Amino acid sequence: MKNEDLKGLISALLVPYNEDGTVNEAGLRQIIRHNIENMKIDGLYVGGSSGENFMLDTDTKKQIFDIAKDEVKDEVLLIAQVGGTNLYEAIELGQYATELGYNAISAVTPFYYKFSFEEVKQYYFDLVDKVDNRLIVYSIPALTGVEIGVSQFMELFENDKIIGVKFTAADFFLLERLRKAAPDHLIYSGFDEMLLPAVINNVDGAIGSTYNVNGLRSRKIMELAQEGNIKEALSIQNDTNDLIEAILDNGLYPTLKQLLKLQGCDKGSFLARKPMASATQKQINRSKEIYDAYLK
Ligand code: NGF
Repeated sequence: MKNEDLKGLISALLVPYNEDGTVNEAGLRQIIRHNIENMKIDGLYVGGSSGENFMLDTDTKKQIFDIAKDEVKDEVLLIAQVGGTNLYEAIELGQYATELGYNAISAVTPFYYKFSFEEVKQYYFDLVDKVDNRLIVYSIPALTGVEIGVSQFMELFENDKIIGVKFTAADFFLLERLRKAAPDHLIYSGFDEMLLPAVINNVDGAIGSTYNVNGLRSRKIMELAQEGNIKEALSIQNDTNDLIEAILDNGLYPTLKQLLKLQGCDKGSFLARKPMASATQKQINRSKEIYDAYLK
């Protein structure tokens, strides 16, 4: 298998914002260090939905790529999510992240306009044509409405620079079929609450938001499943899903940011980028209960 260097447990990086929508750089650096030192992750996925990326202007996206690379250096692998609905911005960001030294780029399927598969394919081919890096397709049909089937993935993989997919869907028949059809391409699990069944289907890694706060337990699930100890892995996935269910019930990103604060990332504001709402006092109080119950 090629691209072994991109395998592993990867946090989709959370980004804390100030009241005026600017990036809280000190807080972001703390979150990165926390991921590396305490969560022991193998890499960071920068510019995903967890970074509230689709509400940002191009300069702010570049600033976050800069900060992450400056803080990480070469300690863990870095993947830059550059996609959206603007191909030209994706190319600019892809070139930018590649010059900074990012190990790979990733791009969400273009959304909103209900593009045909031919248009989606052309978007990826145009992007890799202009960016000298490896690309991981970001498939998340629940948010984009874009479904890609096995034969369509295989068409994308005909381009040598398209090396894998971040598979954020609950369709395990599709995952199993894709794994069999594309044994040499990278497949990452995208839903943290389904990590165990994804690992049983031989994914190469996982990219997710909750690894920012629950990385150690999640790695245990991966390792136990890879060793064939499914019973023990399921028991840890059950505990993990108690945590994830509580986080989702209380609001995903505000709660994750509060949990990061409780884990010691405490510099500056941990607000959301508007129009996303920041944590209310009720959510803050509930986050403390979640921390005490599942993470202490
Ligand atoms: O947050 C979402 C939206 N999905 C993430 C991840 O697949 C994508 C997942 O970790 C991501 O983090 C990114 O693009 O930055 C979930 O947050 C987690 O499984 C809880 O449902 O669906």
